[in-house]
Amino acid sequence: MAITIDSARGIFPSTLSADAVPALTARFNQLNAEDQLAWTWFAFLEMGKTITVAAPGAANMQFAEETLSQVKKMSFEEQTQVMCDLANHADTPLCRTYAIWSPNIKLGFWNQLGEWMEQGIVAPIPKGYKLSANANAVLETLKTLDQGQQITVLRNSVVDMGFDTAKLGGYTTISEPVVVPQEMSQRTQVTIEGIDNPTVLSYMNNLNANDFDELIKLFVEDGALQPPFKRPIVGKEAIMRFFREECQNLNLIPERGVVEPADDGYTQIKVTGKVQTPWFGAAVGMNMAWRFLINPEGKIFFVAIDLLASPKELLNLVR
Ligand code: ECH
Ligand code: GLY
Ligand code: GLY
Repeated sequence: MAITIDSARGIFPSTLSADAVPALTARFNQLNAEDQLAWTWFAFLEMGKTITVAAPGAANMQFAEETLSQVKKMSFEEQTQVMCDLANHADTPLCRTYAIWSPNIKLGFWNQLGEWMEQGIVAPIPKGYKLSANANAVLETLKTLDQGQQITVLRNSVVDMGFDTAKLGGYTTISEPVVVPQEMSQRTQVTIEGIDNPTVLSYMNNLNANDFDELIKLFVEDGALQPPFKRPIVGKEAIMRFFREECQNLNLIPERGVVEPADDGYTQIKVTGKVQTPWFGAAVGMNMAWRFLINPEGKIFFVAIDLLASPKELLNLVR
């Protein structure tokens, strides 16, 4: 049977990903805008009891600066309107600007608004605001998830806000400047129990070093990368764009893996371990799996990255 991206998606089918995340996101999306904003505020407060966000540096926030100062100058009423518009995917100039920002710029924008809300510079969630029964139930469910899943839900809700990019026609994403790859002498090498495959080790080490030029060379021309809960990103060019826009400063801590022969001389490899985002650093270790399908020349044809359902899944290396 010929190997396709569709067939590749099904390797290691016993991998249990965190379905609770898309399920909760779907319930969140059913809430009205006021409830969504208040819900996120309460969720953020709850999370803040145990972890704190690392504010992005100035260079990473330059693209949101103009919009932020615009919002800062508005009346409370106008600010509330802007925030509701974003949650409602309204067609306004600000929602269009927001829509084409990379995830990190969107997160940085809201992080700043959150700080300003605390300081009384931006309209707060009204004192004594009562979440609807539905919103409350969604919040209670969020509390039962592990932290990696919680921050994924929050990230998704922020990324989805603003005008619908599908309605924009052509556009170019505005993203942070690309960092310089880490100095060779500074680089650390991962070790993975059960894995000595050089492609997999290079993948981890180059991603950790922000060395996207070397990283992309590991892929075949029409290869694919499937981020958690997403469709595969196909082709080197699109994957490279994704690396530059969304994959800077990650910390991959793979722990163990398994290697298996697949059809047509391909090799399938599953690795499990932790991933840290620069937003929370070592405070949040997300339980992840990588499922690689590697061609006979040692190039990556497909890799899926999954957020796992539970820590128990870290030990699931069943074929
Ligand atoms: C306030 C109230 C009003 C409404 C809003 C508010 C603000 C909310 C804020 C939320 C901030 C949330 C944040 C979340 C960050 C989450 C980051 C995550 C990162 C996951 C990355 C992964 C990477 C995996 C990958 C690997 C690969 O091998 C290939 C690449 C890739 C409160 C004001 C809205 C401020 C900061 C979940 C898993 C391992 C696929 C990328
Ligand atoms: N600290 C998050 C970022 O890289 O922008
Ligand atoms: N998408 C990379 C991060 O948020 O850390």
